[in-house]
Amino acid sequence: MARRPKTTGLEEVTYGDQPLRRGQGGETHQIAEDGYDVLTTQQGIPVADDQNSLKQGARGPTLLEDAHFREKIFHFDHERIPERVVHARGYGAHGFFETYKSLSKLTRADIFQREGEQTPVFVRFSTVAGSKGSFDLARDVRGFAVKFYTREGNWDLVGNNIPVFFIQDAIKFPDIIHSVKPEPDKAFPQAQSAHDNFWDFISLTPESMHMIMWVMSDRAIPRSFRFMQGFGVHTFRLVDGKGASNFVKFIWKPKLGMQSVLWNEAVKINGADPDFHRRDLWSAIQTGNFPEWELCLQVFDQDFADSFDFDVLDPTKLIPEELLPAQPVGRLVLDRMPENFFAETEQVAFMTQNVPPGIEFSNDPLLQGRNFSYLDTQLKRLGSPNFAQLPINAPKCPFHHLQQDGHMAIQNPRGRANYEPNSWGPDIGGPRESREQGFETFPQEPEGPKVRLRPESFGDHYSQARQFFISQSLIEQRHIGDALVFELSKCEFPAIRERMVGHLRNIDADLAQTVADGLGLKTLPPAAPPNQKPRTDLPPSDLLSILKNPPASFAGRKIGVLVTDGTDAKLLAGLEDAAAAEGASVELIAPTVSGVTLSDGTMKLAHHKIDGGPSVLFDAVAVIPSEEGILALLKLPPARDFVSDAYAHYKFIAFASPATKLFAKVGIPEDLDDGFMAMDTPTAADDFVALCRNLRFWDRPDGA
Ligand code: HDD
Repeated sequence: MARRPKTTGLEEVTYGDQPLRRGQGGETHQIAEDGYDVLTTQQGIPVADDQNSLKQGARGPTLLEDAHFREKIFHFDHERIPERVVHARGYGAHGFFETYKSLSKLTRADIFQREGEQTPVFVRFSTVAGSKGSFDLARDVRGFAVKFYTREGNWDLVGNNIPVFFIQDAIKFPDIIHSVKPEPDKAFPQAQSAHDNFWDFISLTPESMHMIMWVMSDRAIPRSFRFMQGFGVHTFRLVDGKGASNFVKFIWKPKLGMQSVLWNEAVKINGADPDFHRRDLWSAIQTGNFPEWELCLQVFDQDFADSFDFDVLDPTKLIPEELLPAQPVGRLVLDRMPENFFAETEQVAFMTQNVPPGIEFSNDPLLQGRNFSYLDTQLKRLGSPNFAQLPINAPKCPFHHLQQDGHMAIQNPRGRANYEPNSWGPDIGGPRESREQGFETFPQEPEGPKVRLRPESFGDHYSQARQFFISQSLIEQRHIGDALVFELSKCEFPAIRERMVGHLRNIDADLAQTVADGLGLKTLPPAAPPNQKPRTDLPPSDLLSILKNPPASFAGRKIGVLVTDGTDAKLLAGLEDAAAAEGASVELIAPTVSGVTLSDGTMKLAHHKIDGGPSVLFDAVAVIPSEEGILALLKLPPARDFVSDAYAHYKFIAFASPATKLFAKVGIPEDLDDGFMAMDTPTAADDFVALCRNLRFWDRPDGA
């Protein structure tokens, strides 16, 4: 029988006389006569029939003897592991971190010693509240967890896309998470903070106000993982080779700039493509457009900490970059998707306590609590204390310890020595501690008596919330107001809504009034009694705004082009070329997925059928039907939604003249605004892409 041609990447080897093929994971497969790999049981026994279980007679009962059937069902029954109790839905990628220049004066961390050195990393992005099968565009914090496989052990920087947190002390973590998760009696709502339990907890927890401003802002509905910042949140320590220490905050900045979607887009994206963010990361990496971030450090000493307006150990506060600039020290590039989602992205175990020599914790009480939680949760989730032996979790540097046994132990210490000290000598006596190379804890002085107390220096809950709000552009401020009205309108208990407005009065009077009006409150509820008088003298920090810091180009973005039979071939080619020159891409939307025949007779496949490619999936759109094609589009409701949504979402819209009929049909004013560009000049395509760098045409009066 003819052999199937060799598949790329599968190397043929032999085992005795038997032909074998090496699989992508290095495992060997038996090869059958017809060239296919032989299906075997877990025990390597070749399977003759995988279609029928073993029965007593063709119509008889299944026999217990069918070991293959039992093994197959047994394994299937155990495929699921507990999802992460938070950050269950996530997506990961491999890449590297490259150090710009040596930071040996600041830290002895090996990763920062040599200019140009590349360290492998694995990154997992996530939402927090939703379960594993929830949708990507929830209004939520995004996790930004990075595992650096350094030459002195793994460093996990387990951060978020928001630089502050809801609570100051880890003892409240179960409460904040319970409150945001589906309510325990109803088991809904899923992946939503818009419900009574969440706002009840928040309105009783003034320390959450700063974070709430961020979560109600556009930061909580990012356009994709590629367009968001990341933060280590806490103050950490850097320790140099002589034991001297500075404090540090870690910030990731995306090279493509920041971008978010509108709330009205988010709810529609969740229906049209619940995997919007993971699909984005997947296709960017698969097409060689590797996303990149810069790691920036805010480094400061004890004097700065003492003179700062707030306590640097309080995780509900940030240090404005205008006050303490963040210095870029290296870049993170994601260039490879996992080969298997479960083995890598699901089984990766991030732990805040994984820090190599030279990087240490501060006494931030949230961080201290996290250092307990992450180890504990991995045992629950992964089921064995040997989870560090999984390839995704194992260090890539040499490691040697005397821990042994337990479920699934595959790397037990070899030889006789499994204890220390011993007298077996360096060759067989196993590892010893090393004063020179080992991790030395920074000798921080103790603080005082054991107490259950919140320091007074953690007591101002409103001033930075206000600073964030006033740092936003007017459009972003409007979004915060809209988000609060939307979320609080989902609360059934008026007392919760009113209590929240009482807090907003301590943040910004106009915001409080807007939200009260949006909720239809007849009178303003009393302001919440603050612990400390909120400050109104903190200056705005423009770097906290997304819109005040626009991207330099339209690179990495997507134009959705609505085409029909007869679409002008030259015009389309011009748009494709202009987008490609900018580093952006084009996707075609047509009445059927089989595509269209262009004006020059060439066939073009479509990426989407019209109702599968709504304009919310794109950063800008072009509507370039032919004179005949527009007649069909006018009859298609999804074509009408395509343009009316693009218009309401302030998108830039390129068009060929027949498209004006569709614009008129959906009520777009005849006198088109400057967000529209007619594709009727030789430079129109380039001009349009240049215009798209502004991302949205905010001057449209009837936007969403
Ligand atoms: Fe956490 C997961 C980020 C506070 C307890 N956390 C988790 C993940 C991220 C964060 C990104 C997902 C990691 C992954 O992709 O596998 N968490 C944060 C940040 C916090 C924070 C930035 C505050 C600054 N977390 C926090 C506290 C506690 C936890 C205060 C508990 C006391 N977090 C966990 C956890 C998780 C987790 C239960 C669930 C799954 C996991 O650890 O691996 O241990």
